[in-house]
Amino acid sequence: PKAPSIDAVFDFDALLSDDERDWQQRARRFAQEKINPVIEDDFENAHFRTELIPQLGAEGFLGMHIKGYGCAGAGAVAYGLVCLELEAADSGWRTFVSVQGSLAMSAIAKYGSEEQKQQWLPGMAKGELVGCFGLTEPQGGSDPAGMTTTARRDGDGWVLSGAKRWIGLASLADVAVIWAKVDDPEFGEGGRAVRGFLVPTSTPGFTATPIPGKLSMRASVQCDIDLDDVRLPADAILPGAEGLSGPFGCLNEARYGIIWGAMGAARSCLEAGLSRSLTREVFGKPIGANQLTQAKLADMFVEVEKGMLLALHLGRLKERGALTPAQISVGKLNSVREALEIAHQTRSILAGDGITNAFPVMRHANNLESVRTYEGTDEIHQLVIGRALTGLAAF
Ligand code: TGC
Repeated sequence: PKAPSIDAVFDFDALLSDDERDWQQRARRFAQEKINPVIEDDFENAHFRTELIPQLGAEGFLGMHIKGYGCAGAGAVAYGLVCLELEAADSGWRTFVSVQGSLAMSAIAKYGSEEQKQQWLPGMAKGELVGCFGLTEPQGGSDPAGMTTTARRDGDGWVLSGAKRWIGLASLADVAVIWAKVDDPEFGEGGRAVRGFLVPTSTPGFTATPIPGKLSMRASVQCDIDLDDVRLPADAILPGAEGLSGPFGCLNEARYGIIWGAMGAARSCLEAGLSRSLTREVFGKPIGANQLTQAKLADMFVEVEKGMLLALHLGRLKERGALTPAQISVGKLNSVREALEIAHQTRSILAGDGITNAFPVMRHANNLESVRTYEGTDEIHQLVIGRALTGLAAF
């Protein structure tokens, strides 16, 4: 027996424009042709396949929401759909697109000088140059206000000292966006002291070391960064960002992509469980003919479609310039939490086989543990929503 496609049952795509469907189909093809055939081996071998980076650039997926500088200038929903299709293959590849496009390129596009934009964005859009985004520090990521990395004046220039952790792509990046506290009132003080710097990774004193032993995001790279008196010229500072609203503005972009992306991982799990439920026979019939299995499949399907409708609503708000951080928190919390639950439910349908790499489900589940933790943990998003509801900050 062959199950009808889950797309056909709900017809979510009817809500998309032709242009959005075109982005969706191109990303789906890319994921199916370029990532799916190699991802189990890459995850097993902890291999990040850098040769795909310029191919993602050629498709227009890098910084695709940015206008000009060789970027596609696509809408928020189109960008979300691309995130979803890439994460249906593996969270590591959606993470790459997020770090490059939503974090590093967004920081330059939003806050950079014209010279900085001209220098970096066209090459990053093509995938010829890679960027990373250094905000989180070793003691924890939830409270960036407590960062200890500093930027002190050195004549006209700057000297950066400190450490960053869990920074995607840092060991292969050409440029790092590093957030640091400055001690010069002319460049912001008090709440405005956090500033961003563009650091070519070849600068003496900059070291990035991949973090070993990861059981999640194995087909992608996350690093420790050490900043040992990194000397930078005066124009390394991002002129348009003062205070934490700078990095948070980029996190909003990346969190938005995750809202869609996690639903891709969820859909991939659901498809695997659904298809296996028709071929795995226990007690003389396919397990998909049992009420308990159908209840699981139905609940997972409802959560995938609800999650996508929520993502679409937030995407339409974003396209109108009306999306708030609290709304982003609703989406990020829901998408990742439900995707993880779907991965776990699917694993139970697959039984013992579900723990092997014959199915993508444990890989997605393990990846989603990272997704649940970065860009604001579940708890941080609950507290952002709690503050929006009560008017009281509980952190
Ligand atoms: P507070 O310190 O009071 O506010 C500072 C300023 O920031 C503004 N702000 C935002 N602006 C835009 N978008 C947002 N979402 C914003 N959230 C806060 C705020 O208005 C204020 O502006 P101003 O002009 O008044 O100075 O911060 P808060 O009390 O609002 O926020 C507290 C809290 C806990 C919600 C916040 O600190 C938070 O979101 N924490 C989680 C941080 C996080 O997500 N960290 C993980 C980053 S992932 C990473 O670094 C790795 S990148 C991925 C990779 O490399 O693979």
